[in-house]
Amino acid sequence: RTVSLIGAPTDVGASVRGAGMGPDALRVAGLYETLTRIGMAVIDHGNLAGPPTPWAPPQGGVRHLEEVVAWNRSVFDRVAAVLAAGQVPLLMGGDHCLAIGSISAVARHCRYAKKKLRVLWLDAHSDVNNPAISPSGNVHGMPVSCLLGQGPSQLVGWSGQPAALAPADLDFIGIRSVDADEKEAIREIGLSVYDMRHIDEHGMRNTMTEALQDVDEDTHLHVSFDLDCLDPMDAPGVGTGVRGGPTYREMQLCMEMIADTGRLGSLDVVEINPALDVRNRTAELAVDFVASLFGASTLAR
Ligand code: DIR
Ligand code: MN
Ligand code: MN
Ligand code: MN
Repeated sequence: RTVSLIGAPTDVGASVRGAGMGPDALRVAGLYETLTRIGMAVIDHGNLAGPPTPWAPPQGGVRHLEEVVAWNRSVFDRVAAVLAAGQVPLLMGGDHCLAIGSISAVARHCRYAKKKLRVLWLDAHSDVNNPAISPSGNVHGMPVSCLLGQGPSQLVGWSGQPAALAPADLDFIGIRSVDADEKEAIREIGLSVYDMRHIDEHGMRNTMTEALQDVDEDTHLHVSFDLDCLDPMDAPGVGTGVRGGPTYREMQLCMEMIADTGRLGSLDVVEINPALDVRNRTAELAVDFVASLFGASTLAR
């Protein structure tokens, strides 16, 4: 299989500047070389182009809507082209608003390919705000709502259906920061959340066994990996770190169990902020976990 690296160097949906340097941080950390070493064919498509981040206040509950739409349009088109070529798109963010374009393209592809889409959202946050309830107006806190058909109209419906995802298509792993009105949204929509307490009590192994139980040979698995899912002690290079994330070993097991399904079809690696990092540690950690996602293990390859 061929992995296509797609850089989207923007922080247009974030609250802290710097995530736009994520794609190059991943390149410097050896993403291409590491994937090649474990036997993948890799193409680096370079970086997509898009508008600069205006750094304006939110309007109607949303910051930078026009620019967020432009970046996601580029992401959508490239991810769609890569999937049509039979390759695995690896979106290098950029902030997590880019998952709107990425997963909308994946959802459209799955409909044509008659695959069942399952999305694993690895994050400290649940990203299910919308303009009416978001405390920040930042779209990186809203991609799940957009994909469920409930965001600003300009960011909804790109998959060709009113909603790219049904609530049951999605599982959250590692959550520990949910805004007040998001809690209600999660309950109302009926989302599946494996929060940190669940992982504490049941362990990562049982958590992932449960999250992956209905993955079969007709499933396309998409992983949306926000690096702030990790503990900020391990991954300091993120804009909105929250203490109390999974340990390094727990996250490795999570990635290895996903790899074992053999169904990983697309991936977002988002929210790396090199401006806040320590000697590129967070990008190096991301490369380590991505290698595990693509099948690297201690005793094989
Ligand atoms: C917060 C932060 N819930 C917001 N969200 C982040 O602005 O909506 N998501 N950082 O990754
Ligand atoms: Mn996120
Ligand atoms: Mn997050
Ligand atoms: Mn589920």
